[in-house]
Formats: sequence, C-alpha cells, structure tokens
Amino acid sequence: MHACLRRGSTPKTGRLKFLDIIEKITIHQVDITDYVSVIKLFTLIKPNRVYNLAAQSFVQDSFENPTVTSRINFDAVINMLEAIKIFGIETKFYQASTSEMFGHVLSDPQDENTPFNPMSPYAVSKCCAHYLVKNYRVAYGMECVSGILFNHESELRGREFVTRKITSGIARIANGDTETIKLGNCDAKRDWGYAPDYVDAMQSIVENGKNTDYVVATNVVSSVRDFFILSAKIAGFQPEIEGAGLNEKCVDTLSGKILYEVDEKFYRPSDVAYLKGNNKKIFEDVGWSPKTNLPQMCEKMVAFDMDLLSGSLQFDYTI
Ligand code: F7E
Repeated sequence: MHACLRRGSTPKTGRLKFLDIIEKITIHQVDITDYVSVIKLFTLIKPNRVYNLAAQSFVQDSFENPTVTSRINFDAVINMLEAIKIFGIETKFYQASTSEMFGHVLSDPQDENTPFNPMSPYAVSKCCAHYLVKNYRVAYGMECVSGILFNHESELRGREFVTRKITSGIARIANGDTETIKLGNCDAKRDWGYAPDYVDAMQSIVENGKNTDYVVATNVVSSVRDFFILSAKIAGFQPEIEGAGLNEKCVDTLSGKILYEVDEKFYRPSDVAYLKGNNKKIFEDVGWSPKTNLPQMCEKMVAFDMDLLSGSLQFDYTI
C-alpha cells in the first residue's frame, strides 16, 4: 500500500503509528496539487486503486483560504484523473465527496438524487470535484466513483471539528480544568456516523462493480447541543442548558461549573443548518448499514479522551 504525504517539518504520521499500520505503507512525499509529481508517482507505482481522501477538509477554514481549498480539493482531482487517463492504467478511483454539497438542503432526507446547494468554498470545491469524477466516468468510461459521506467522526478526529472539540473539552473539565468550552452554532444538526464503519462503505463502493455514486449516512440526525449533552452525561455531568442564541450556556447542575458558552468567533459566514442522509441505495446494493450508533460513538470518544488525560493512553494527533 502506498500513501502520499505533503512535505513538512513534522511528518504527520501520528495516526498511522497509533493504528499500528505505518509499517504496511510506503510513504511518498508528494504534493498532489503538483501535476508533475502526481504523474511521476502514478508512473512509478501504477496503482490499481486510488482513494482520494486528501482535502482541506475544515469548512470554517475554507472561508479564509478559498484558493488553497480549491487547489487541494479540485485541482488535485484533475491531476489524478488525468494521470490515470493519460497512462491508461487500470485504476479504480474513489473520490471523497461530502454531504456539505447539499448545503441549504433542497429536499429531505438527502440521497443520490438530491440537488446540490453548497454554502461554503469547501462545499463548492467538492461539488466541482464530484462533477469532474462523474464526467470522466461518462466521457472516458473510467472506473471512478464518489462516496457522498455524511459527517464521520472518531477518537482520531482533529480537535478543530466540533465532536472531538466537545469530547476532549469535556474530558479536560472532568479532569479538573476550569476553562469553559466555547462553541458556535449549537442548533446545527448533522447525521453523525462512526468513521471505521464508513471505511467499510468506501471499500464496498469501489469493489461492488456498479461504478456509481453512493450516499453514506446513518439516517439519524442530532444537533451539536444534543451531542454535547450526550457526551457530558457519559462523563458523569448533569448538563442543563440556560439562555439562548449568543447567551446560551450549559451548566453542570452537580458542580455549578459552566461547561460551554457560545462565542460568535465560531459562527460561520454561512452555516449548513441541517443534514440528514438516506442510505437506502448502499444498503440495497451492498448491504451496508452503520454498526455503531451515536451514543456508542460518544462513549468511545469520551473514554478515549479521558484515557489520554489520565496517561493510560499515548497519542499525539499533532504529529
Ligand atoms: O461542524 C457547528 C458548525 O466543523 C459541524 C468535515 O469533515 O463534515 C465535516 O464538516 C457543525 C457546523 O464539521 C462549533 O457550525 C458549532 O454546523 O465539526 P464541524 P462540518 O462543518 O459538518 C463534512 C461531512 C465534511 O465533509 C467536512 O470535511 O457544528 N459548530 N460550534 C462548530 N463547529 C466547529 N468546528 N467548532 C465549533 O466550535
């Protein structure tokens, strides 16, 4: 197995080491936005499968850095598809598309036929890549597919994303820290699944021989606030919401501690209010359905963050 890694001062292989798979992977220092580098790599390894999971994936950051977002999320996809086309390599290509493409949703729940209505530079770049993949499939008969994945979280999620920000913050407060967690739009609702389940879905999308796109979701929706309350209860707090809008806060009625407050800084110029998937197509075609529900995922994430703080587990996600 091969992987691309952008050159940098730190290698960013912490997750591969934690999962104990680094020895199985040959790492190439390649910037996928550089066409020549991609061509050289594909010529060297002639891949039979390419999973493009590389992205500037933080929606909030895409408002600040739209050009970089577009280069990584769209231009790099052109590079890879062109490399496959030019060399005529027998390669199956998987593109990580996203529920963010549905944006301000035009029908509910969202499936493979729901029109896109993107609300961020991130979502726009992903729509472009999604249509490009479809175009190479139709125009050149290439085996390239997209999985439209709804939010998928895990213990290894970066702490800038709201789920891990919440579980790591709750673990920190449970461990005696007094600093309140600051959140943005707590009304936002997402269809949250567990990343390892979604990896199985990605593989079956590539291998099922149908050469078509799929939505991957749990079909269950919860708000940021719901996620917080669930995680806080798992950690032993008794959370209660007070106030609304910018004055909203969550208090632990046992200790009187403020667990979270709302901070305008974390609001987005345009936020996606609601996403709920419909996984009927992937269930009917390959029998995929999520194995892990939201409370089970929260349990795992809170326990992991507690173990990190107690020192019983070592993982540096920054490297
Ligand atoms: O935000 C709200 C925020 O950054 C979720 C990426 O993997 O999934 C992810 O995108 C919601 C948003 O994920 C905070 O406004 C409130 O409505 O965890 P997030 P995301 O934007 O849904 C999709 C499927 C992808 O494709 C993306 O690559 O939570 N929210 N307060 C907050 N979000 C953050 N990050 N931080 C807060 O304090």
